[in-house]
Amino acid sequence: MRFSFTTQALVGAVAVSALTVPRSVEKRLTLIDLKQFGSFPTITPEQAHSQAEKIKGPFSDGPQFNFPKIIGGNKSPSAGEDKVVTTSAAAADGTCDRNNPKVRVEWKNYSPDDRKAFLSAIKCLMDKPSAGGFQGSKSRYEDIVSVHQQMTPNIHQRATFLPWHRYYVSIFEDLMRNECGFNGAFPWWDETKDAGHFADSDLFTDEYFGPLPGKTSNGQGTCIDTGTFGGLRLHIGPGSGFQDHCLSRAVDESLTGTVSAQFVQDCNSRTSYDDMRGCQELGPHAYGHNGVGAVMAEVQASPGDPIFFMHHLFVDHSFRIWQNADASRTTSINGCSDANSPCTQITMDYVLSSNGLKANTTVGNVMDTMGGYLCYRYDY
Ligand SMILES: [Cu+2]
Repeated sequence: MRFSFTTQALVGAVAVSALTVPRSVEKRLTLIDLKQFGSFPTITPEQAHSQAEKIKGPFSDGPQFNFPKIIGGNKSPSAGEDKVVTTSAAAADGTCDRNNPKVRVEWKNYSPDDRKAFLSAIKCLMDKPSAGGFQGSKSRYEDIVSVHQQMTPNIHQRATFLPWHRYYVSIFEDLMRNECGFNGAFPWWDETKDAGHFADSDLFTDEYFGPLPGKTSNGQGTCIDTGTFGGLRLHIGPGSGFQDHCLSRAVDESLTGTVSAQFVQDCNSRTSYDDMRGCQELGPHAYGHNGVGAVMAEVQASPGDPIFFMHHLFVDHSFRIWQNADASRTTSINGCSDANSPCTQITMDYVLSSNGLKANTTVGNVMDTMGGYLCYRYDY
């Protein structure tokens, strides 16, 4: 009897093995080479700061940030030499009572019950089978990861970055609500409050997203074996490949330390959308990814770590704060939508796709978070 019990334990019931090996010891042994994950390209906070525009209201004549400029196009009074594409009204699919939108609540103000429900709904997506048609996916959650991996060339380091990721996070929210019964407020994560000590946030405890171990001295990440996602296997990534690997993290607090309110503000002081976007993307956004490390540090399949969504809720918050400073920032956009030379200017009619996860929409539909297609604001 005892013998067969032991045999069962050996064939894979990890929880049972805890009877003989202390889990705290066992989990430290599962390390993973970080080289396979790469990292997000960055600019320095000093660069962002020294080139920050003087905030003089919406018609700043301060120095423009030194990102590649689009040659030609109409002059715009508010954005220097960048072409600004506007539309008279965002064509919204739904309606939104601007006095009563959904409110995204910062994690520290988010109730214990909402926290639990939020984590269970993510777990629920992971436990559901894939809907099919998403390369490499083995769960409903991985359907979402697959979309990011496959869309990567179209959605990073160009103007599409912020609107596309806003659309993407809203799909994640929709699936949690429609397929996993989540009905609370959505959270967001004010990373500037945890800059330099992400690992101390209670986000990274076994009750929630699991621990945030440091990078080992020989450059390895640690598989996350405890918490809501303990033992999670990822099937999409690393990079553009498909290889089973563990959910791993490798925090570098010198990188998370740069995700300061100052850095965010320096980026948000740019009046041109695409200057702001470039600064945010290569600035706070990139440092948050690289700072958490391992799975989060790779561009294509980083949504494999569910903390990705908390991070992108933070990025979306910064975008919304920038938009709040000037009404025209929800009705206009500028910058390249592709990497052609010369590139194609993004327009409000640019189509955002999620490979069928949700119906396509347009940039114009997501620029205003209370425009009808979307209906939310942030608590601060
Ligand atoms: Cu992304």
